[in-house]
Amino acid sequence: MNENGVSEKEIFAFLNYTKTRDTTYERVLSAMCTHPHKIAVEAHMQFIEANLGDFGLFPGTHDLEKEVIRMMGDLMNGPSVHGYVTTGGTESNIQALRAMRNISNIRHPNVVVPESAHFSFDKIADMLEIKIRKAALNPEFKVDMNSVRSLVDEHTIGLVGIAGSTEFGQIDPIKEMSEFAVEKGIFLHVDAAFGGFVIPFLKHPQPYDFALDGVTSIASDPHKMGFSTIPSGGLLFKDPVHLKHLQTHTPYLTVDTQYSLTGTRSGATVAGTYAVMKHLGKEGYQHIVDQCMELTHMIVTGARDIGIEPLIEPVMNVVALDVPDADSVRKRLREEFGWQVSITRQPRALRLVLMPHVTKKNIELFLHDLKTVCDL
Ligand code: 0PR
Repeated sequence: MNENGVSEKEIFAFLNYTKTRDTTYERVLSAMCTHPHKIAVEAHMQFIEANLGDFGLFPGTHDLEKEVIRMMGDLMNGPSVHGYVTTGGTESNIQALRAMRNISNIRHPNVVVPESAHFSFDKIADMLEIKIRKAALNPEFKVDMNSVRSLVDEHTIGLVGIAGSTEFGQIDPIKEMSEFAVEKGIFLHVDAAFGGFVIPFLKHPQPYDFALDGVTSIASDPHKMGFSTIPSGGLLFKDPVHLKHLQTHTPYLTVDTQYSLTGTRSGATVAGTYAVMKHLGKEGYQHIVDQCMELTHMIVTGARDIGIEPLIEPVMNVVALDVPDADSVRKRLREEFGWQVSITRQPRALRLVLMPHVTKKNIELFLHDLKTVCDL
């Protein structure tokens, strides 16, 4: 560390330069995050010092958090949910499965997740001494219920369904999973980290939320399609017993228990999420999802025009394009034209996420470059 302080001017000169090295979202078609809404940024700054790890000191911010959870519950047919604002889908998934494990108290527990599950479940397997069993997918990249059934045994404490898979934007058959979970008396966690702020606004929303009896918890991230600041996730439980099983005794704080994974945690993201959810309302999110779906249809139609098919008809604003040698197409798109796209694991296809920062103009440019790279 430097001995003497450096002037603000010098520091900001360096920071400004450093920021120029980061990618601006303009040509990013691989991210599930976007520019946060202006009002979220302002609210975030206003609450920058609030620490919800010691929420007795910040009762105002804590009330905002309760309101965020209530609004998210409302969006997910859960009029009386319990939860907290996490750092994102990873923390929400960890905590949901940790609560399942603590309640179940079964030796050598396992949880059945779809093969399409986000890599946060691999971290869970490593951390929580829960065996993660991966169920096969059907040709539409939804989890195959026969495979789920075959993997459940007396050590299974719960299932995970994905509502908006990272790679395909697909929704698992959550209704069937819910019925099966009820039949078996096990938990069902829905990972709607991406889909939580999308599915309620689709033309044909599929059942995925607390309206289904078997759904016991949901992860949904305001920092993805919720337009809030990073890091904000939401973890919601139908029954408060889950939060109780996450509690840790915190004797020397202003409150004597804590249920979050992190200790010190941001109140700023809570204020940011509160502000953007209130400001946009359902109408505002509807408009954003409509726009993203229009872009999605535009890219699929344009791709078909040049002979490229999507692997599935997109359910939400995630598209997997079936191009030959996707890895080299991705490399050339980045190196020659500056597009950031990603690749699905199995099969390898070009994965695009049509976030609100994507413009129609850029889709036209992208399709033009894709045609060149694929030599079509
Ligand atoms: N569950 C699902 C279904 C997800 O898609 C993701 C993240 C998570 C859980 C984990 O969420 P957090 O990253 O908030 O903990 N999906 C993307 C991914 O990791 C997130 C992402 C965002 C990737 C922006 C790239 C990017 O530029 O692949």
